[in-house]
Amino acid sequence: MANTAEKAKGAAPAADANLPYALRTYSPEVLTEALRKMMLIRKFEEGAEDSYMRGLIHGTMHLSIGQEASAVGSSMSLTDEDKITSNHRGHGHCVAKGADLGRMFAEFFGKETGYCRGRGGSMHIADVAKGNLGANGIVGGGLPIAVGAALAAKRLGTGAVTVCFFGDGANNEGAFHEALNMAAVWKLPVVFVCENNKYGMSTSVERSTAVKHISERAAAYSMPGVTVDGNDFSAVAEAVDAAVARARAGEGPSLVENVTYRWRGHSKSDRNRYRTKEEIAEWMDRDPIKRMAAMLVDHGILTQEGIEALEAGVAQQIADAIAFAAASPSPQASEATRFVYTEETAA
Ligand SMILES: Cc1ncc(C[n+]2csc(CCOP(=O)(O)OP(=O)(O)O)c2C)c(N)n1
Ligand SMILES: [Mg+2]
Repeated sequence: MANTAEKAKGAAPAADANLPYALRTYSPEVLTEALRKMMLIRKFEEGAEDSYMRGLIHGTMHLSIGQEASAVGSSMSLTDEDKITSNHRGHGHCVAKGADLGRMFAEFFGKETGYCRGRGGSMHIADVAKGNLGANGIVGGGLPIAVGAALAAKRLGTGAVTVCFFGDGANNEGAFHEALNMAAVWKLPVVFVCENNKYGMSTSVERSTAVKHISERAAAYSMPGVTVDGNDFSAVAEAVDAAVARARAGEGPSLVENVTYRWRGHSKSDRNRYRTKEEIAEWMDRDPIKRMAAMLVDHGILTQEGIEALEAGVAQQIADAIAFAAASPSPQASEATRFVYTEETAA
């Protein structure tokens, strides 16, 4: 397992302690792929937003534009055997874990080729083959599931690690505290990744959370806790890689807090009355994709033309995924109640 995880990093370039962690650790190919994945998440979200405006998607959805470094940076040492649990803002986690984009769009469009045959929508996508145990519409709902998956991995000796993504809002739920305690007591291979995007719906972290840094809560459960700039790919990867290595070595859970920001409203109905235009603009200046691209250009890993080629490839991939979903069949009305609770294998 450790070998497979090491392989995911590619051949490390010559060590230079002054370089950011990502440049010291990953090969140019792995870094380029990480940037491409972040671009893919951004384009995916923009494609979803556009499709929603066109009336192709019903219900609501929660976009993670601005949070791409957290999703991709937290997945760098994970293999398909490793698990993730996600939350309602989970498209980026899904894409980072290797989901099929056509099946994701098909799910949003309510099509038979979607991950839940169009019955679930944005907040119910799971991709077990890739180790994604699912999005979750219940705030904090993924935390106990992650602990269960980590307990199973420990009991079965699979060597798999679970990364549990959740928001700042979830850290005030009872499930958060119960999950961290149980994971610590049983030294389970799980990494709790809190995406602190400063708000739970319209409530700021300052108004809802007694501690300054959510990572401080790790101390109550005797596990390491660290807060990093969640818009800095390298900082996220450094913190989560270390936590994954610790989990894989049997040393137990960790809590990593990625401080980030969602550029869009909480969901499609949000009118953004609780944040100022200036605050949003300030965070847009800290664009994680631009920062990653600049780092790779500055260190001679990519050229501007190389970045443009990546963008063009990503745009094509999203257009193809949307076209696949649009051309897919809708479920038969007579079958609306089938496949709702579980996947049927035979008619
Ligand atoms: C148990 C529960 N309580 C309340 C809600 C309504 N709700 C949906 S998302 C959300 C805010 C979650 O905030 P956070 O965890 O910070 O995630 P973010 O939306 O900021 O990514 C709330 C309160 C819910 N879905 N589940
Ligand atoms: Mg939040």
